[in-house]
Amino acid sequence: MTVTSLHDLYISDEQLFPIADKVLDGKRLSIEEGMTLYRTRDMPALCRLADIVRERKVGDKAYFVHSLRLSQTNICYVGCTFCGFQRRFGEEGAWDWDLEDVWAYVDQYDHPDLTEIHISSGHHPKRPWQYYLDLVEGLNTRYPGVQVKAWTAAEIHHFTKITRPRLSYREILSQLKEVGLVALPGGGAEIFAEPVRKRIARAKVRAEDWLEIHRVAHELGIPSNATMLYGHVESLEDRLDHMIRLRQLQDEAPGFFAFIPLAFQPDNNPLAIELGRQEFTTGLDDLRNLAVARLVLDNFPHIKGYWIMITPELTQVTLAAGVSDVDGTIKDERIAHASGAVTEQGLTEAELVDLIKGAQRVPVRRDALYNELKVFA
Ligand code: V47
Repeated sequence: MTVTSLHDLYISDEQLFPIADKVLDGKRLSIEEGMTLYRTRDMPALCRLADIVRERKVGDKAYFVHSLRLSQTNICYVGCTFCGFQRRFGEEGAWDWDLEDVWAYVDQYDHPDLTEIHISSGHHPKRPWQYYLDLVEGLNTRYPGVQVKAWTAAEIHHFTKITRPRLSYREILSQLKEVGLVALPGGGAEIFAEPVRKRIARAKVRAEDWLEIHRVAHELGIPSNATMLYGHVESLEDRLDHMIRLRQLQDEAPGFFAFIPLAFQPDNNPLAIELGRQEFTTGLDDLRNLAVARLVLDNFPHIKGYWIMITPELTQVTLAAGVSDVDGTIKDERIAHASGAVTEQGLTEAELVDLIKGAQRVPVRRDALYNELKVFA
């Protein structure tokens, strides 16, 4: 149903009237309006508003991809406090794969529908730059037709530090593109606001550099995603500040496909211990966050509901609150699961199609660049 007037929205919170007017007129929302959206108790109206924007962008379609997660190492010297994935050399549970190990790993999961290999991992202090180029090139040669989406801006920043003389972001990204990289994942963004970033990711890429790396990637024709880690010590203002910085970058150097809020997973990591936190984010906060993102990030094609962190059941609900992408089959996810994610290691295509159809949307199997491969009408 296409909503064209305020009357059709059944809004009970009067503070939403002027915002709804703007949404119906396709006008951009301010930080203050974002705060009103976060604070409203009128969840049905918030979700309907977000859904208007979703429908305008993609109609009834909801997207997924056949994706394999690859983390070639969990050795990391950065020490982000929210991370249960990182290990030091020699520590129990550490791994660090040579290229032969990487091929053997992908061989286990290779199948005709596999479309995307999504790589993110630790900041390994010793692997040389050539290893990463060989990894991308080798994947392209061995698995033709599979697209490599790799590494987060945090890792791209790390690569500049291991090269001598030190390569620029542009040089690193150009060389990766030359050997077959097609897109960057959106990780490592965490929360841009300085006090929180200092507290949870002190030694990681700075916010300005994260944004610069994505700007350069977009300029080079490498599209990307953007994430936001929420549900720990950040404020609602911090979340909006994060989104507004992304919106500004997308205006200046377009190239983001999707925004992906990542719900803090509260196990086996120093931050959870420090906070005495064992609870996951609430379903209501997850839903609200996605709906607000859909309304604020008016220049992002997609908002992604990441079922690995918020469950497939809630992800189905988010399809009525602005979400148009559910990521994908996701074989062997390790980062969220290291911090207590309780979801399955992967869903089948049939399960994803059912999930999307159950929300009365049309499932579309896509590739890493959002080309449509199959529409399940
Ligand atoms: O960068 C780490 C986050 C990210 C925790 O681009 C945590 O399509 C929650 O980047 N609780 C990696 N989050 C995942 C990622 C991603 C995920 C889905 C889709 C895409 C995409 C990218 O996971 C890390 C970090 O921000 N993370 N630990 C935790 N305890």
